Amino acid sequence: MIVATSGHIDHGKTALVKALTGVDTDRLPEEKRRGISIDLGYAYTPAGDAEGGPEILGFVDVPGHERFVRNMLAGVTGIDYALLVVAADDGPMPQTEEHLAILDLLGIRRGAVALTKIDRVEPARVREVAELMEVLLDGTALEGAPVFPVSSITGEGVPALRDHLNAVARALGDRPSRGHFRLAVDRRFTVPGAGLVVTGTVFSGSVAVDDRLIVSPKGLPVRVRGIHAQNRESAGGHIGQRCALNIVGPDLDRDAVHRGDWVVAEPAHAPTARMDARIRLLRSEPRPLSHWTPVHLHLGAVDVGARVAVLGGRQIAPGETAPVQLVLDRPVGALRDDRLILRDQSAMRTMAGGRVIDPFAPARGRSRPERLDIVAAMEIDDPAAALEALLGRMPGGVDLARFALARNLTEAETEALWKKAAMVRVGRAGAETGVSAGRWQAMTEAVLAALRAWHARNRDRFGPAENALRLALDPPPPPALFAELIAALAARGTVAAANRQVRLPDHRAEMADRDRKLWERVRPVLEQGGLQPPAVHDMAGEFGLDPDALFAFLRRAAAQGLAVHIGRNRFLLPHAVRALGAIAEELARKTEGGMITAADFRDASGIGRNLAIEVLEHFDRAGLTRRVGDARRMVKPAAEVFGGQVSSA
Ligand SMILES: Nc1nc2c(ncn2[C@@H]2O[C@H](COP(=O)(O)OP(=O)(O)OP(=O)(O)O)[C@@H](O)[C@H]2O)c(=O)[nH]1
Ligand SMILES: [Mg+2]
Repeated sequence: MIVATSGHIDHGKTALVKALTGVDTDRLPEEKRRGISIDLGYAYTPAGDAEGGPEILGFVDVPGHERFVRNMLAGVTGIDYALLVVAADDGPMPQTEEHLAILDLLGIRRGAVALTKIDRVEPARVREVAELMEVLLDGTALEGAPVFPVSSITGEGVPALRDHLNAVARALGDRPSRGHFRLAVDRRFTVPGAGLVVTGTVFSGSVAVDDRLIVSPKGLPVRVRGIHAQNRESAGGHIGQRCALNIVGPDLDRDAVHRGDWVVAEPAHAPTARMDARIRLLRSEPRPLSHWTPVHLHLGAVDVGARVAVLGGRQIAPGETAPVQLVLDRPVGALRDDRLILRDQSAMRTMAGGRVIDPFAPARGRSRPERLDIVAAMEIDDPAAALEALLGRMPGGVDLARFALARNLTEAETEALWKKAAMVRVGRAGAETGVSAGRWQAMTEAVLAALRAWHARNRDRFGPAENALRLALDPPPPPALFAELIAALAARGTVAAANRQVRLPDHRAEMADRDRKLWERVRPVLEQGGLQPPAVHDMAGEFGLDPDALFAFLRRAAAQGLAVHIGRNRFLLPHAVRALGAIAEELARKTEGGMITAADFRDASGIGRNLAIEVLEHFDRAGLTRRVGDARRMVKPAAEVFGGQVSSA
């Protein structure tokens, strides 16, 4: 368990930590000289014997001076237990209240009041201050917290407080590790012979020696060479502990890591400079918080400049809670439910605080009603309920990888979630979109109805182009989702798709008698020509036909899916196009970086240079390849683009 002190300057925080642990956490010469704490101090003590060895209590001692609230904040996000220190002689003072407000905004529910310096006052004064504190705590997250009168000088009351902390630590126990590992760095130093050590609070997950991690947001890869958990050498560390990690990595010099950085498991490395959050403005604020107010954002151990965009309104009144978008001066690491504090631009006072809802918020349309609906769904704590709400509100589907990342869910944690949800998952592994089962069904029915209508109007044609079919739906699904739908329906035989055209499986284009007769003559010529059949005007000469008339006929045949129009003057049979697609695929497998050049494709296929270029351009249009400079890259499997089994007869 990690305990942080808090409270006004000189009220005895450091003395109390020393009375509890024997450790003087004021290490800096300046702290000694001025007799105040400036930066965070750390101390550890065994919490009596629990099963499996003594639990270790970790203390973070924070400075009370109003100028160092920034340091205080780096120490208290992510702690388990708050020890609010108030001196019996002074009673509550400005930073007693500010620190309490911060603990409340951070949602820290476990804690106690340590009423110090009781050796200096009469018992009546102790009772008076205890009552004042109870009133102050009323309505905060720490409402009803016990009060422990102590003297760090005489030692009175210290054993009772220690027993209480031990009991809480035992009751809290080891929390189950969940999520990917995240540690908020609040200190770094070098150890001769070992190298760089970073320390901080573990926010989620667990870590083991030899783990490969990322320093975020910079993105530096590191390996864990050694771990101290709660100040003891350990093979691993987990949530609820302070850890010191000895890390090594290729780009790791002393200045590579700072307070405010994170050390995280690779999947949790996702820097962001724009996040939606719910904040509460302190009741004590003199004015409403208006749109685009500049602030200091404190999250994890970071302090970064930001602007507050008020969502769905112009301002937030004191004491009110509202959704906002925070637009940061630079990217930081942040995930959903991370607690945050906003202080004013000159860092003089705490204004508001809350928690992250969407760490990857969009810039555009952030206040639109549809978007606010989505934000409300993201705010739902239970992942299954949130996913269900999002599926109902996002017609284009839910980006599942992003959903899992935002909530810091591991693969093991999402597996059950995905299975339980009433949704269809489409797309490749790792980049899946979730679509509600109801919407998927509705889209399927709409596609079939649109196809029936289309075929009724166009009996002599193969079927609509995929995009035309998409646009016929109301509302048109996003292209990527629609392509997935058609691919899924084609795989099940519900529709037939080829060359980016779609038809019902039992639909056969009807040809006029004259066309049919001509096709019986043209088809064998195309067949014989294989991958390189004669150009239209050559065929026209052979048949003694007007080239324009033959061209128009071949266009009709192409509309029925019998032939494919390649280039200006050439038509191929669909299976020839498929064969060329397979050749391109094979070529890409063999060449460096999967790149295909026109010359290589010409050599591999044996077709002429001009036709090779026309075929590749057709591939680009069909979405099989994408041009990159002078070469091309495969975008999709050929079978997916040109259809596997669709017959052209
Ligand atoms: N008589 C008496 N003096 C105390 C007690 N606790 C602390 N002091 C004295 O109060 C002064 C301030 O104590 P610190 O522990 O440094 O106070 P702090 O809250 O850590 O101060 P900052 O870290 O600067 O905010 C020191 O001179 C202590 O010796 C106590 O219980 N009784
Ligand atoms: Mg101190």
